[in-house]
Amino acid sequence: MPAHSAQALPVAALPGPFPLNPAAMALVLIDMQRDFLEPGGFGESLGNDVGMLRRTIEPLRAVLAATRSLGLPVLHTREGHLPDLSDCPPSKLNRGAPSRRIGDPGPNGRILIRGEYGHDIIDELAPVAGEPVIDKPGKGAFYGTDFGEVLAVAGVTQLVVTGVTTEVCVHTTVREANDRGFDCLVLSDCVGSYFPEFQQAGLAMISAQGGIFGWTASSADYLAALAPLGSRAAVAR
Ligand code: TIU
Repeated sequence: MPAHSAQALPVAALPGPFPLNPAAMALVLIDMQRDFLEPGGFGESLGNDVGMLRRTIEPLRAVLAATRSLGLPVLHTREGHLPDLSDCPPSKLNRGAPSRRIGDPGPNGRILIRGEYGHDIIDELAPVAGEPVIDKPGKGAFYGTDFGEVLAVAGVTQLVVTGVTTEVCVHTTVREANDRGFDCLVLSDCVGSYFPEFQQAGLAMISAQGGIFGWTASSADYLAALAPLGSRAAVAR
C-alpha cells in the first residue's frame, strides 16, 4: 500500500513555487569531496580558500537526514580521474597554473584521482548502502557517466541539487539536466563557491528569466515542504 500519495508539495522558491513530487524527485550531492572541502586537495591547489565551502555541510546534513528518513532517493557525485589519467584531457590537466596538478601526490593522496583518500566524500556526508555514487571525469554529472540512465531507471524527473561549487560543477550539472528535461531545485545554502560574488550570481542566473535553468530555495523551505510527509515510512514510488 502506498505510504504517501504522489501529490506535489509546493516549495517556496524563486522564481515561484517548486512543485516537489516525492515520487519523481531525487536529492543529488555534487562533489562533496575532501579534494574540494579540505586543505591539501584540488580546490586549494588552484589557490582557493576551502573554508568558503564548509558552511554548506551542516544544512546539507539536515537535508540528507530528512530525505533519507523518507526513503527518497539520494545520489552522490565525485569529480575525478583514472590513475593513468587516460580520461583527463590535456586541457584540464594543464589549465589553471595549480600548485599541484591533477595526479600529483598530496597530503590526501594523488590529487583528484579515484580511489585516493582526498577524492572521496567527506565523512559528514558519506554515502550509505544503496545510494549511487557517480564518478565523473568532467564538471557536469551527465558527461561521461551513466547518471542519466540511473535517473531514468529510478523514474526521476526532478533533481534537488546541492554541493560544490555553485558556478562550476553545480551549474554545469543543472544546465545539462535542464537541457535533458529535468526540473532542478537548487538549495541555496547547500551549494557553495570559493567566491561570494559567484555564489550570488550563480544562484541568480538559475532562477532568472522565469527560471531559465530551474528554481532556487533555502534548505529550510525544502524541509518545510517535506514536513507533511512525516518520517514514518518510505514514500511509495
Ligand atoms: N574549481 C571549482 O570551483 N570547482 C571544480 O573544479 N569542481 C567542482 O565544482 N566540483
